[in-house]
Order: sequence, then structure tokens, then C-alpha cells
Amino acid sequence: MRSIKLYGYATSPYVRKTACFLYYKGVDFTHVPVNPVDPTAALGDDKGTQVPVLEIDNEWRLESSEHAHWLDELFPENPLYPLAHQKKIDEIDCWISDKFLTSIFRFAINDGNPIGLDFRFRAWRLAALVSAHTPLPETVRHKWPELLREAPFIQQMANHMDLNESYDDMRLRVFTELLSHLSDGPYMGGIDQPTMLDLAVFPQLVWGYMFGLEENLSAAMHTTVKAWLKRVSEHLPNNPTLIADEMQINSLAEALS
Ligand SMILES: N[C@@H](CCC(=O)N[C@@H](CS)C(=O)NCC(=O)O)C(=O)O
Repeated sequence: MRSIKLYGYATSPYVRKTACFLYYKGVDFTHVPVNPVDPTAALGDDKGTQVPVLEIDNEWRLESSEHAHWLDELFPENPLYPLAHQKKIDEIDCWISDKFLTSIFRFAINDGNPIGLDFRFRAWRLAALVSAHTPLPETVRHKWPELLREAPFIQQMANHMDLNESYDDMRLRVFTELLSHLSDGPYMGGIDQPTMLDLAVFPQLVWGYMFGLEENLSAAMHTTVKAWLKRVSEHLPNNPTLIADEMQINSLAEALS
């Protein structure tokens, strides 16, 4: 039996994405929590600081979308990148990587304004979720809003965003683009089976509600999205996010019933 380890912190959308690939494949794996302020403690000196890192039998690789291809090579069942749909998947995967996943970080981009209360509460909750796996000192938790704002990889994302577009306009645009990619379903791109696309987007739409960052499962207010979330959820465990179960606030199954 292969040894499979996924290194990362569950507050990273890319880590949640690779986790959902593994859950969908139905392969046993170990989640190795990484402390974002001291990544080498878990990753060692040879893997750098970026997560997720997927390690299979002592070989390790970066880049979440690459993980889908690697997993298909090793475990062909339940393909994440089915041959018949590669062109469509490549196209939507680019949108997911360049637009959808980066939009999640927009709230943390330093726009020159003082940190507002909403951002502070969100950042403190994120620190609590991280702490459930890799306990952070109280002083670090307290400074989490500032630390997020200063994180170099988040600042780099700002270079690829149109910061003239308002936060609300960006959210609406990305949601509209998501709807167009859902097409007529049943899965993203109009594909008849779940692929890496569905598994990359799904956890990002549900985790905030499940773990106390959002009061409502807002994506499910749209009937097409709700039906798609329900379909994808049937291929995954109740908590596919890697966040510690004891931190869960809301039931996804109830919100989708
Ligand atoms: N393109 C990468 C992006 C991964 C990424 O940006 N990870 C962030 C966490 S959300 C990270 O590790 N940042 C810290 C660093 O790069 O040192 C992927 O898809 O895996």
C-alpha cells in the first residue's frame, strides 16, 4: 500500500482542493498540518514553504492542479482529468486558478485603508481554525489580521487583480462566471461526472459556512448552484475541508436539504 501525505493548513484553498481530490479518489491519506508561521517544522528544509505539498512514497510535488494529474497516473479510477474532456477542463482550470481562487484573497489585500472590523473578525476566526491543528501563540493570533495583510504571497496576488473593481463587483462577476462554467450541468463544464474542476471549487463555497465565517451558505441561495453543491457533496465525506471537526458550526447536509 502506498504512503500518501498531504502537507498544508486547511485555511489554504489550494490545500482544501488537493484534499478533495484525494477524498474523491477514495485513497487513504494522512493530513500533515503545517504551521503557516513556521512551515519548515512540518515540511523540513527541502520542500520550501508553499502548500499544498503532496507526498507519495517519498516523492513530493507542489501545485494543486498538478496533483490531479499525478493522482490520475497512480490511481486511474475516478479520473479527475478524464481524457475526453481535457480541453474543456484546461480552460476552466485556468479560470479557477487565475480568477476564482485568487478572488478568495481579495479581502486581505492591503488597499491602504485601516483594517476594518469585518476583516479583523474573519482573520481572528482563521487564526482559531489554524490553531486547532498547529497551536499559535496568543500574540500571533492577535496579530493575524496584520500578518495576513503582510503575507508576501497574498501581496503578489494583488499584482494580478484589478483593484479598481470594487469588492462587491468582483464577487458578483466571479459568481456569474461560475454560473456560466456550471453550464447546464450536471457537473462543471457540462461534464457528466465530477472532475478536478468541481473538487477545486466545491470546498471553497462551503467551508466558510461550515466553520463559522459566514452566517448563511450564500452560494446555495441560487438554485442551480445549490443543486450542483448537493450533487458534488454526495461524492465527498461530510467534512471534506481538513479543518478540525470540533471547529464545525453548521451542517452542510442540513443547508443543502
Ligand atoms: N499555485 C499553487 C498556489 C499555492 C499557494 O499559493 N499556497 C499558499 C497558501 S494559500 C502558500 O503556500 N503561501 C506561502 C508561501 O508560498 O510560502 C497551487 O495551486 O498549489
